[in-house]
Order: sequence, then C-alpha cells, then structure tokens
Amino acid sequence: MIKPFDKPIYVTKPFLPPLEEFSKGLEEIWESRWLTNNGPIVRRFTQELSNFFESDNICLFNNGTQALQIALQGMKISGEVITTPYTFVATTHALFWNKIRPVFVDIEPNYYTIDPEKVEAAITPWTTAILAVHVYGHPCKLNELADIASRNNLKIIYDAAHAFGVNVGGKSIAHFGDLSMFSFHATKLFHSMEGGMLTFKEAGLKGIFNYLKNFGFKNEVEVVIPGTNAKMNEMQALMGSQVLKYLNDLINKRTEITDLYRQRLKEIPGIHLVPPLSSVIKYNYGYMPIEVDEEEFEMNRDELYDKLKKYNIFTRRYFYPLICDYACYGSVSVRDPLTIARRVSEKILTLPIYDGLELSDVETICNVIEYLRFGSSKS
Ligand code: T4K
Repeated sequence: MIKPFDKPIYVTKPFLPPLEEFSKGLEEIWESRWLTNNGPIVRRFTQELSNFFESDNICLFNNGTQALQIALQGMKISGEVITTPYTFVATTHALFWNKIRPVFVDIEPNYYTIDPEKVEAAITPWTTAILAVHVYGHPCKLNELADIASRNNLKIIYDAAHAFGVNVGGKSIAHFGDLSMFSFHATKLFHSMEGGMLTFKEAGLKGIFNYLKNFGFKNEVEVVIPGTNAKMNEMQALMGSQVLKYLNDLINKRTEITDLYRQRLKEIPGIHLVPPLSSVIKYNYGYMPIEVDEEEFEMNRDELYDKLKKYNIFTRRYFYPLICDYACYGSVSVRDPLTIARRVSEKILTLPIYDGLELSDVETICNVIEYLRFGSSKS
C-alpha cells in the first residue's frame, strides 16, 4: 500500500507571481485609485498581449464565457452553428445565450477535436458558422476546417480557452479562423484570476466588442448597442501582466511533468496516452489527459477516479458528460451518433499538472496508478 498524500493534490493549482512583485503592482492601483473601466493597467496589459500575439485585433474581457457570447453577438452569428459536444459547458452556453441552435458532431479519436468530415456532413442552409474547440490546447484540424468554411461561406470561431501559448508552423494559434477566444481563468496555464480575450481577423470588430462589453456606451450621452458589462478590471490585468512574464517557465515545467507522466504511464496496460503531436505544433502542456481502458486496466475510469481520491489525488473527468447529455440541452436533437465522443468521455481522466507539482509527486501518482493496476506485487 502506498501512503496517501498528506495534502490534496488537485488537477491544477494556479501559478502566482512572487507576493512582493504583486504588492508592488498593487501600490500602483492604490496610488491611482483606478479599479476598472479601461484603466491604465488594462491598457498596458492589452498592449503586452498585442505584442505577444503580434496583432492589434485583440479585446479583453472579465472572463472567457462572456467574451465568447459577445463574439457571437458582435459577429451576428445566427441560425445553426456546428460544434463539438466534447468541451466545457460554456462553449455551448455561449450559443444558447445568442439563441443559436447548436448542432453537435463527433470528434476525432486522437486529439479529441471536432471531426471535419462530420462538420461537412452536418451543414444545412441555416448553418452560419463552425464553433470548434482546441480541446486541451490540441489544435483542431485547421486546414480542413478552413477549406470547409471557405467552400460553404461559413465563419470559423475557435474556442481556444485551453490554447494560450500554442503555436502552429511558427504562428500563434490565435491567427487561425475568423476569431479565437482565450480563457484566463485561474485554472488555466496562463491566467488573470478570471479573464478572457478575443483575437480576430476583421479589425472592424474591435469597436463593436468594445461597445458590447461596456453597456454600448460610445460616449457619456450615446449608447449605440444594448451591451452588457464584461470588462476586465485592474486587479485581473495586473495578475495577467505578471503571469505573462513567467509563461515560458510555466510551459517548461509542465513539459517536464508531461514527459515523466508519459514515460511512466506508457508501460501500464489500459492507460492510453495522446499520440505525440505533429512537430509543427508548439504545445503548451495545459492538460494531461489519459484514457482508461476498462478491460486492460481491469478497472473502469470512474473506479480509478474514486480510488485515486483515497490517496488524496483529485483528478477530473474533463469532459464528461458530453454537453448534449446535460439536462439543460435535453431538447436539442442530435443526429450524429457521436460514437467517438461518447467513448472518449467514458474513458477520459485528466491528471494533475501545474508548475508547483514536484516531479517526485508525479512519480508517486504514477506509482499509485501502477499499484492499482498490478497490486502489491509490482510496487
Ligand atoms: N471554453 C472552454 C473549452 C473552457 O474549458 C472554459 C473554461 C470556457 C470556455 C470558459 O472560460 P471562463 O469563462 O471560465 O474563462 C474549471 C474552470 O472554472 C473553467 O474556467 C474551465 N474552462 C474548466 C475546464 O475548469 P471547474 O468547475 O472544473 O473548476 P474547479 O473550481 O473545480 O477547479 C478545478 C481545480 O482547480 C480545483 O479542484 C482546485 C483547483 N483550483 C481552482 C481554483 C478556481 C485552485 O487550486 N485554485 C482556484 O482558484 O471549472
């Protein structure tokens, strides 16, 4: 029997900059007494991200969900949108809040992103866009989706909530499709406590998004759109700006963790890893998904999930259940059998990964998984 961890090991733990650094930043806020409404730190952070993404077409928000809702509204997306059921609920909620009908289609089995062939088959005269997700930061099949969109005059919107720092062919993932949404939530590799960002092709959208996130105010006396309140505040921007400086360190640490997990877990029957990504992809190591095969592991995913808790290891079943199986989407008719998405969602488990996770902790987590498979004889 392996000794359980003394303290809970969660699926993630946010990185925090050194307290002295953050306090220094807080002094600036105390000095200015500017807390929100496009303050100096939000403006500075916007510029830093603009430099990072080499684009002026970016807009910051209080969270990723509102960013996506506003994106769909600002782009006037309507009717039906083809999307994936294998994601976090917020992806579909953003459609619902815009009165758009989600059309769920299957994913591909290796990286769990939307299957372009299924997208093409689901197009109807009411389809206006594809809402695809770079799930776990794995890039979608970008060329295939671009081709389908251009042949059918559809917009491509990427939910890139997990994909900050991912590059494809030397280009940021933000530069693919018509628009991408990034989440800066505390549980993400890169975060601003809460926060979100849109990057987009059409420069004209920036003004619309700025109106939509600030009640539609053009000036003190003119409201041009019935907007909402989705502004990032100064504290969020301060956190984001400071975390950005550590991004490479964070990715490097997660690379080491992933390498160790892969090396240890590949030997365990019934634990399946995501195949190596193409060499043109610079990955961010945001998540550590594994598939648990009940027959080979001699235990199903849920049993493993529960047993790991006894060792104080709190994994997550991102993403189970499928979105279309939540009661609130029960009335959405789904034509695609979603064979792969269903299979993956029954087997998936995301393991703890964050910069503060020691390699010795990763060893222990792997020892526990190995012990649960083989029993005492192997450990
Ligand atoms: N699209 C996709 C594909 C997304 O994954 C998300 C968000 C969105 C859109 C929407 O973006 P945002 O509006 O959130 O910006 C978490 C996050 O809340 C959510 O942002 C994220 N996806 C989703 C995948 O995961 P929960 O409900 O699983 O989080 P929670 O609170 O259970 O946290 C997970 C673990 O992290 C905890 O067990 C402990 C640790 N933790 C968490 C927080 C909040 C900490 O150590 N410190 C913390 O402050 O949804």
